[in-house]
Amino acid sequence: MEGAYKYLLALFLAALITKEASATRFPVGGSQGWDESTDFKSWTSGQTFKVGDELVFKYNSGLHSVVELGNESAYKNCDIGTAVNSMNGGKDVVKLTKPGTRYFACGTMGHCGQGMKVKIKTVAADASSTSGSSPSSSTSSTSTSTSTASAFQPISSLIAMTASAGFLFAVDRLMNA
Ligand SMILES: [Cu+2]
Repeated sequence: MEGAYKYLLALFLAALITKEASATRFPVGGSQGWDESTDFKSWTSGQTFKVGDELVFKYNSGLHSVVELGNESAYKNCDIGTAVNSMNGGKDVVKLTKPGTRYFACGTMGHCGQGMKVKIKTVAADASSTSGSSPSSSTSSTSTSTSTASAFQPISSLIAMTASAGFLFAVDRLMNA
């Protein structure tokens, strides 16, 4: 009995570790994809990119492309000419192999200037435990749920106290009956 329990616990822990270590594949720009109309700044602000994760640029290959820029100033000035890498497959996968910042822009004339560019900050894979929670939850929803929880806490603890007092009273009555 105890052996089976330990086995299950080990399985559970193994599953937990495997889940933690697995890489995430991010579609750049979310459901809108790699497009001029996508707000990439707001998309990246809700994400945590870790070493081992992958970016997927999905777009119409006739309209757009992906160029990787070497530094912040090239990114700011949309200096496509200094690209360190370029792709035009329409479904390009970029693996984040080390911590640091990487810069991507569209190679089509004028698109970068229209905001079709994204800056990806990659953190070490084990940094997740300190920065916390899942990458999908946004800061606004977290703060809302926290304030709701703290507002309800006194009420729920009052209910718990009342319930346990009632239980002790019932036990006392049964014992003395
Ligand atoms: Cu483009």
